[in-house]
Amino acid sequence: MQKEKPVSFSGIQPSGNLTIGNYLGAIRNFPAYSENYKCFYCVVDLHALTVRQVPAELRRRTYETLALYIACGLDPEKNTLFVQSHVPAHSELAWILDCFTMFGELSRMTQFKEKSAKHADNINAGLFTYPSLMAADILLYQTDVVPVGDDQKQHVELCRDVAQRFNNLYPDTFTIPEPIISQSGARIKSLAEPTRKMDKSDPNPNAVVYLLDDRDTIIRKFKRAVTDSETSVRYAPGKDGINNLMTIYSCFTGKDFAAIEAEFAGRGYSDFKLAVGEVTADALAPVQAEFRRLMADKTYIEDLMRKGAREAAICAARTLTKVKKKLGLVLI
Ligand code: AQP
Repeated sequence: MQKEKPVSFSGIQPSGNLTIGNYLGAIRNFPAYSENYKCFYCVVDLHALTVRQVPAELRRRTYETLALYIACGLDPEKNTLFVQSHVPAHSELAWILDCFTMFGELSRMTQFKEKSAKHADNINAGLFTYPSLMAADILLYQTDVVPVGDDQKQHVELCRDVAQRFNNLYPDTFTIPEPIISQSGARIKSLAEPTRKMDKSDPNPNAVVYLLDDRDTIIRKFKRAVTDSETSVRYAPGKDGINNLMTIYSCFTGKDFAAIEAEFAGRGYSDFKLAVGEVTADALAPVQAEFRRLMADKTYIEDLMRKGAREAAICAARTLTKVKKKLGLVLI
C-alpha cells in the first residue's frame, strides 16, 4: 500500500487528569509532525479499563483529553483526533496480535510488573495483554513514528517484535514503527518522590502538576517539591529533586542546564522553585484558556469525535482486511 506521507500515531489514556509529564513527554511534541506526517492521535479509553474507573469520570476525561489535544496545539483539520473505542478494529486486531505475542514477552513488561504491584487486587488479563492492544493501535495505521515518553519505549519495542514476527510469516503486512523519545522531558518525575515517574493516577495530588491546575496551586506544589539539603541549583547525580525541577524549567524556557545554573547562582532553592512554578503557570495559561473555550461546546467535541472516528476507521479497515486475508479468515 503506497502512503502519501509517513504516519505518526500516539495515544493517551483518560485514566486520570493529564499532567505536565504527559505534556512534556508526549503531547507538546505532537504538533511538530502535522506538516510532514499523516497524524493520528487517540484517546485510548479501552486501555484505561485495565484499572477500575468511575464511569462518569472516565466519560468526562475522554472529552477533556480530546479538548486538551486541541488546546495543546493539534489542529483537528490537520490531525485525526479520535477515541479508541469508536474504532472497533482496535479490539479486533488486538485479539489477532495476542495470538502472535508470547507469554514470556508480556511477563517481562515493566509496566505490567509495576501496575500488578500497585493493583494487587485486580491483576486482570487486560493489564497483561495491554501491549497487544497498543500494538494494534499503532500497526492499524501503518505507523512510521510513535512519539512517546520514555516509559512507553518498551511497549513500542515489543510492538516492533510482534510486527516483525507477523511479517516473517505473512510478508509486507505491517510497517515497522520507530519510537521517538524527546531529548528533554521524556521522564518527568514525581514532586514528592523524585526517583519515580510523575503519574496521573498518583494518589498524592501534591506529587503531580496537572495541566488544569490553577496558577496558585502550581506555584504551591513546586514550593513543596522534595529536594535535598544543599542550597545550590546545579544538575548533579543524586540530586533527583533539583534535576527534575531543572528539567521542567529547561523544557518551559528552552534554557540549558548551564544557563539555569548561572541564572540561579548564589540564590537559594526557594527562588528557583518559585521561578519553576511561574514559568509552568505562564506556559499552561493559554492551554487552559483554550481548553475552557472548547469544553463550553460539547457538541463541537462530539462532532470532532465522529469525524475522527470516520477517518481512522477507513485506514484501520484497510489494514485489518489485509491481515484477515493473509491469515485465511473468510471475508464475506
Ligand atoms: N512522567 C512522565 N514524563 C514523561 N512522559 C510521560 N508520559 C506519561 N507520564 C510521563 C507519556 O504520556 C503519554 C501518555 O501516557 P499514558 O496515558 O499511557 O500513561 P500515564 O500518564 O503514565 O498514566 P497511566 O498509565 O494512566 O497510569 P499511571 O499514572 O498509573 O502510570 C505516553 O507517551 C507516556 O510515555
